[in-house]
Amino acid sequence: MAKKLWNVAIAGATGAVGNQMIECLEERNFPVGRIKYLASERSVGKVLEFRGKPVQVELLDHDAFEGIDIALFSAGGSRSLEFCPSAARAGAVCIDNSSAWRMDPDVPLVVPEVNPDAIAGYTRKGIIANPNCSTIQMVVALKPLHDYATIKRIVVSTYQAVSGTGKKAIDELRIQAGELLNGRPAEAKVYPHRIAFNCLPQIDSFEPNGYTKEEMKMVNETRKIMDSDIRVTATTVRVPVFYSHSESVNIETGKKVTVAQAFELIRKAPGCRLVDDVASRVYPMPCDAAGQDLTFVGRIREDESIENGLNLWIVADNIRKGAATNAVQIAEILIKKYLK
Ligand code: NAP
Ligand code: 3JM
Repeated sequence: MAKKLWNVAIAGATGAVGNQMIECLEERNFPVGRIKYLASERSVGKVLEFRGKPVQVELLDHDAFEGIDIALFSAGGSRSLEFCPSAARAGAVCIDNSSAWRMDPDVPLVVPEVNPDAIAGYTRKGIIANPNCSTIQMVVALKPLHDYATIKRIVVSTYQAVSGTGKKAIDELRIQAGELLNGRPAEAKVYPHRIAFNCLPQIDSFEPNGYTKEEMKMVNETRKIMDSDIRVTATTVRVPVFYSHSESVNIETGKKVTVAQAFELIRKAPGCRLVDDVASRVYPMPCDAAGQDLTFVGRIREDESIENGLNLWIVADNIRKGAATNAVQIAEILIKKYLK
């Protein structure tokens, strides 16, 4: 019997995440029948490729989804809010990369290594949400520790790459670095301050409680995906790195986890790679994680300030596992288990 093929639309195909989605579908041999690339008026008519063949970019609008089975969205939150319902009405299952639908109780928020069974809930609205990049890599690494020792509290600080803000921010870091190295002033357009040779303790806008939206995404999404009893506090920081987010994570658990036990749990965990040999100065780094789909974990050590605590350093490619790969993995489960 011929393999069933699926018609796929990518809303935001011209962006950093959209480009990576195209690559992921190609690399993973996703059974695509028709592919449709959607973006703003600015990109209409532009030609991108799929599997070596040219594909013209079309306008993202309400009737763009006729005959589409799966719609991958990465065109910003307001576009997801506006167009996911139309895509779902047309019969497509939306896998949305924005924060627009993540906390909707009728929308599953899914990391395949952590809560794949939640995908079943897609029938309620025809939408599945991809978590924020920083949440994804953290829960992939913490899930095995939570299953073993019940995490009570998480304290996380992030070191996030500029690619998480999209194509313009990647250009901004490159241009600013060039200007400064040539003794010229750097102009900040995308971020509120210079990002080259700097760190910005602000990602997304501030909430009335003093946290940023990005920080509250990590708090609320982690609880929705893993366990609503876990207390989470986050500080999210933009750093002058192009690809891959890093995280310093402290956890308090219900029972003791030794370093040896943590090594064993991370070694066996799906989607994780243990990179921890400090005697040889081996630990995860963004330059090594870029271009890969795994979540890299290292610098594991007991938190000696509390009875049952661990510190970890978690690194993953924010555009791949943090966005496109996670979305395509969800699509793979969807066609295997649910759409048929
Ligand atoms: P980007 O490089 O700036 O790309 C933005 C994409 O959205 C482009 O394809 C752009 O099309 C399209 N777009 C913008 N305004 C539009 C409009 N009015 N109508 C139709 N399309 C429009 O940004 P990115 O890094 O790829 O991120 C895209 C979105 O993905 C983000 O806004 C965010 O919601 C989500 N995201 C999620 C994660 C995650 O952690 N899961 C990580 C990064 C991003 P044009 O080229 O025509 O402007
Ligand atoms: C990552 O313009 C927008 O709505 C995009 C803001 C954004 C988000 C978001 O809130 O959807 C930029 C980068 C994210 C995200 O993954 O949460």
